[in-house]
Amino acid sequence: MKRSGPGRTPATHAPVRTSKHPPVRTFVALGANLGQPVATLRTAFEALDSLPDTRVVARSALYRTAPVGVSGQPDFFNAVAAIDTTLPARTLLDALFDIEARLGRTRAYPQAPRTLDLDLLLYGGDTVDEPGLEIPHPRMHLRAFVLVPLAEIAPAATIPGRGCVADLLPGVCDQAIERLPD
Ligand code: PH2
Ligand code: MG
Ligand code: MG
Repeated sequence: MKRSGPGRTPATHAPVRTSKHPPVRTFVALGANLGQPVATLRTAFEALDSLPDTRVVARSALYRTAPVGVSGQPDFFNAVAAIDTTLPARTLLDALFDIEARLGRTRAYPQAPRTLDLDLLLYGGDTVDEPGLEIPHPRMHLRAFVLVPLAEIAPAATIPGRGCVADLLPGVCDQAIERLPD
């Protein structure tokens, strides 16, 4: 890093940042219905916490949930993690794909059963609509397997354009979901 000093012209550009951007509170949904889902979700929480410039600040219980939008599949196990990170959203998304792959995710066909699915739900209060990256997750407000664990750790969180998490729960009360003991 160049610094102005004796005999040098003082820098006229903006000061170099010496500290990182403040961390952004983000939420990630975890899902699995192939292999050993409970063990995989626990490993996934650890993998999220090990990402650079990232820490898991809250994790929900694990939930057993009926498949939504797919038929003939085993029940899912789902959870949600709250994360503080200085990674940009796109970098975080790539890191989620990398964790999925390391924990055995293959993509045989769309909506195939999976050893691990990590979905970026919320990134601060941002709204993003780019190829491959939509925040908030476009269907999260419709799914008990997301809203129930999210409400457990962040009931007052706001889903941009949808409202407060706790207020959305009645809309999914017909979907089967069972909290596993800790
Ligand atoms: N994920 C899907 C489709 N359906 N159903 C449940 N219960 N849990 C999931 O994680 C899930 C689903 C696509 O990602
Ligand atoms: Mg998903
Ligand atoms: Mg996914």
